Amino acid sequence: MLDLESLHLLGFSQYFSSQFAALDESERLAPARVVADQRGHYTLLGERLWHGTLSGRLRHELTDEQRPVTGDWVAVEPVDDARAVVSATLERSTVLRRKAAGTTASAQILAANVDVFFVVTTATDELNPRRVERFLAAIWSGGAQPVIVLNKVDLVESAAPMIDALRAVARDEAPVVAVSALDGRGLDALAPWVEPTRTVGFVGSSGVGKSSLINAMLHGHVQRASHVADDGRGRHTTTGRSLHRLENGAWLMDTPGLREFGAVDDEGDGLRRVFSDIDALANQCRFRDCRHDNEPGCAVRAAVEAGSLAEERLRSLHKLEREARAAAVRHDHAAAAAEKRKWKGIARSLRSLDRDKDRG
Ligand SMILES: Nc1nc2c(ncn2[C@@H]2O[C@H](COP(=O)(O)OP(=O)(O)O)[C@@H](O)[C@H]2O)c(=O)[nH]1
Ligand SMILES: [Mg+2]
Ligand SMILES: [Zn+2]
Repeated sequence: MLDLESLHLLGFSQYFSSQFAALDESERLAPARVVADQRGHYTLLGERLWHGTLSGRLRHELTDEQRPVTGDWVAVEPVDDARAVVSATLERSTVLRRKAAGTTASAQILAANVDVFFVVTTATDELNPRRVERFLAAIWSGGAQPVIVLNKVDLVESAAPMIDALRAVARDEAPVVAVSALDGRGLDALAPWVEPTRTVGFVGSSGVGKSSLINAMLHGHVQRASHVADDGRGRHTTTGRSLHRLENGAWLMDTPGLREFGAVDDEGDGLRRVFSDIDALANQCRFRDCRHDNEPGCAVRAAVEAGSLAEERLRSLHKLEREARAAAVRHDHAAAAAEKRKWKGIARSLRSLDRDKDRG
């Protein structure tokens, strides 16, 4: 199938190849990319297309977050022409992480090694700026680059008001591109991001047209396609997260079922980047840890009063910060509980070890 040079073209960059070369016994292994993941059954594309599962050791050693997901580069040990065992994972260049809802300690990794995310919205839906902010924050926090794609512009008389509203959220930080997957307009403007060696992910609510955009690109609007994960009829349908290879060497990744991110992960720089206008103003607040509530000498509140900053934006920042803090507390509680269980388990096995010794 693919020689190493082609793998390189498909994103197996220096970053991954040097990690691969440093693995023990790398000469027995082959690099491969996870192009689909069905609950631990991986479709792996390397020199061949393999189906594989994790080695016993990895199954034990990897945390939930470390388990391979679509987009990951891994090292496999081929079993035969069609099957392989995943025996090592390579460190990710980017992640799309969702703070798990509820009380589990670990976040959910939705995608790995995606360079650019197209955040898809439609011209017919009402804009929800909070939602776009969440997507942007999560994408930046994970190290990827967002592009806002306004789809279905064929359905409206003028997309200009919607484009303006999106630009107000994205400001200079993320581009906004208006397109129609139906008649193909605007798709050329996406070409600069759909480049050889790059991986482009699609996020957005169900029905916004992610699959349609991918199909439009796979069928010639951007480049002719070569499918690696499809339904066998040459048309991509949404079943799970999967990667599709364009002939030019770019990858497209659908991420179905991703409506919301829940709480934003505050560990990265995402929130600061989304609210970089407020961040810049905050440098002039009297107190360095100003929360821009009622503190004296607050430059952010002053900007709201002067009308140069929309109050809604400040409210939005406060809301997302509160959510991030609440999620962090949940995370700490869950981590503490997990730690406690672990020590209970260790104490129990020590006790039984003692008993065995007494008996022996
Ligand atoms: N009019 C119009 N309809 C579109 C466009 N893109 C997608 N659709 C339609 O929107 C519906 C949902 O599209 P789909 O690609 O399945 O959305 P997904 O859930 O985000 O993958 C389908 O009926 C598509 O035909 C577009 O640009 N214009
Ligand atoms: Mg879909
Ligand atoms: Zn302030």
